[in-house]
Amino acid sequence: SIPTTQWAQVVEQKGGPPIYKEIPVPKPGPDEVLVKVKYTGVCHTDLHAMKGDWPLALKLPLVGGHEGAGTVVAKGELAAGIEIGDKAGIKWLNGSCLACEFCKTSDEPLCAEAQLSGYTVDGTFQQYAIGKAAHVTKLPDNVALDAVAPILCAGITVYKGLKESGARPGQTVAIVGAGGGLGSLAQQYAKAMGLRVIAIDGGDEKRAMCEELGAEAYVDFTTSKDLVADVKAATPGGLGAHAVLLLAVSEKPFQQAVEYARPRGAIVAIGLPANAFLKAPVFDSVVKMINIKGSYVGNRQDGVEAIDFFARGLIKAPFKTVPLKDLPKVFELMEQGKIAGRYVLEIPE
Ligand code: 8ID
Ligand code: ZN
Ligand code: ZN
Repeated sequence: SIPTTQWAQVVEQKGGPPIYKEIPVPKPGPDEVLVKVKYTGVCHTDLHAMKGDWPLALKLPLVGGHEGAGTVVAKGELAAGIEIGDKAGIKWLNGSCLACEFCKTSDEPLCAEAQLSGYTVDGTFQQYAIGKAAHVTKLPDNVALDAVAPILCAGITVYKGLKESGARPGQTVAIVGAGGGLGSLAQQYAKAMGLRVIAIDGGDEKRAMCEELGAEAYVDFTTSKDLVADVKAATPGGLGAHAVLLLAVSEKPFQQAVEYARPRGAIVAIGLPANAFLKAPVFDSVVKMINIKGSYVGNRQDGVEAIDFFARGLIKAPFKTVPLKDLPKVFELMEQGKIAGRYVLEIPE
């Protein structure tokens, strides 16, 4: 039976910290399901939300979290396509209108009415979370709920970003922020898609992880004397990377990527450092015919595909598991850039 109160991490004011406390269990609306969350990843977006550093209004008090894996325990009378007892994932896109031009053409992340888990609606840092039935992702019964949790944002996002880059099998992708949560998964999806990986991040712990994940080269941005030269040297013929995935939470690489992108290369901006600008020299961008674009999570089918890669055993990235009550410690490590891979929170029974 479903209790009336539950444990949650609640951000009560801008800047946090999250407070571990008991709050009511929400009731699903007609088109919603209630998911009993077993594990949830911690995305850097959750830290941006706590700090309130994006130009996008959020809910307060707020239960963060948008990589939640668990089981459906209740549903509204209009909730179709998913049953009580099914394993399900709650993603960043908690719901959308399903009727606008973007929703109708499978670009629902662009919906003006989009509801965002752990941002405009309460997310997965709690025992019971709500998702729109149309947007929760059904999970195969045989997947491990801890390992699959980070796929629900990080995995989907990097899978979509790689597709948006247009990079083809055999080509080289430079992954900036390769040692973080998105980056570790990006390396695995890139490999599974037949791409060659150059990992860019800082420190030896992340170097070791990237080498383990199959990167052909690791460029340390904290020690490299000439990062552009080092990245180019690691690409076939020294021509530069066919695609650059920008996942870092700092502005510099967003202004530097054009220098090590291959002519005709694509630069895909995904990381969201606060108050940052994408800047590129017009001359080089033009004469190298560079394609610079943004990529924002993925649509429902991207979610299904990203989970399918995982369920087939192609995606294995390191994660550490700690209890829900330790979220403030995870945020501290994340702020200091000390997390190699992802942290996953175990939700108490
Ligand atoms: O849909 C989207 N566009 C989307 C989806 C999910 C997350 C965007 N994001 C955003 C997050 O909000 C965040 O801004 O992507 C960014 C990365 O999220 P994350 O992977 O969850 O963060 P992390 O685990 O902290 O990893 C960031 C990595 O960047 C490295 C750090 O060392 C860390 O490993 N990094 C930094 I900071 N500066 C770097 C630099 N100059 C750098 N790596 C290379 N060069
Ligand atoms: Zn996220
Ligand atoms: Zn819409």
